[in-house]
Amino acid sequence: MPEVVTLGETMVSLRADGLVRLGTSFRSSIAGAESNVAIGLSRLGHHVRWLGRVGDDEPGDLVLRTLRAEGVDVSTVEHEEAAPTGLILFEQRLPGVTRVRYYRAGSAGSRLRADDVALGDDVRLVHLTGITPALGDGPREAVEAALAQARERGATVSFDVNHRAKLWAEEQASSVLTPLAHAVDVVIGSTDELDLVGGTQALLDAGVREVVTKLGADGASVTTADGELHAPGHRVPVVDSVGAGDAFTAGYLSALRDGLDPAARLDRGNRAGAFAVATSGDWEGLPTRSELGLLALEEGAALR
Ligand code: KDG
Repeated sequence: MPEVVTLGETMVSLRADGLVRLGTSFRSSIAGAESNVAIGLSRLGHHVRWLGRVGDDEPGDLVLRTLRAEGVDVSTVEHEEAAPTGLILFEQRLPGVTRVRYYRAGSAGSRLRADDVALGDDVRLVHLTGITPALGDGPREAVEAALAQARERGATVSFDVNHRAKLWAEEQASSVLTPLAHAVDVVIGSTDELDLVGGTQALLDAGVREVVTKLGADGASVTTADGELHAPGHRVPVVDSVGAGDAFTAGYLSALRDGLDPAARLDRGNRAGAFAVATSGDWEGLPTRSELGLLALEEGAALR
């Protein structure tokens, strides 16, 4: 049975090779913050399940086939006959600027329900994000059900705020996500996202054990009752920053599952983030456990 469970929507992704409006070719893959984290954890050696709904269509098969190939348990995924798998379109407009378009309204993934959530008894970590509740009442109730079941089983709950302004207004996001963030063990977000859910101090006062601030190229910091610790990021050429936050989260949670201290948790998160930005794609560049050490090598080193 999986030690980690996460849930949400995974879409088919299309990455444009040029400008969409001029006509271009696309690379297809899959994308979704929670499944990105699931793949990251799986590559780092953890047994992880992703829970969600996909359409009864070829894109849904691509989602499941990819996750299975990455060692993610999809055995409880529901097939939705009445709705298609969602789609996300990426268009890199400048080296560091990617335009994102969703085609996910009414998608299979947005039909996730509380009934879909049955956590096994062995689950030790449940990872949730602020994207899922933005998809509608059913997905929000599924997240609440996962939180309640995690509590019953004594599992740790992590929550990445992941505010998506294209999905809902900031005030609505804040009112739904704040109580959720205050009820978990580990909250992860950018400075703005943490402010959206009340800020670091309010989260700690509510009983959150650790608040992790993602600082992009500047690394990350973690604040606990014992104080704040910062770890700088690795400077690597940025090919595609989409998915870097999920990579960081996967690295951080992997180290948490391994029982490592806060400094080592930040270190693994930053390493995973660096691998992700150095490769095109949401999750394709995520490191395996044995690759984590490669960042220590000199630039230009040849692996023979
Ligand atoms: O973190 C990357 C995600 O934003 C991307 O994979 C798509 O999950 C996604 C979303 O809802 O924006």
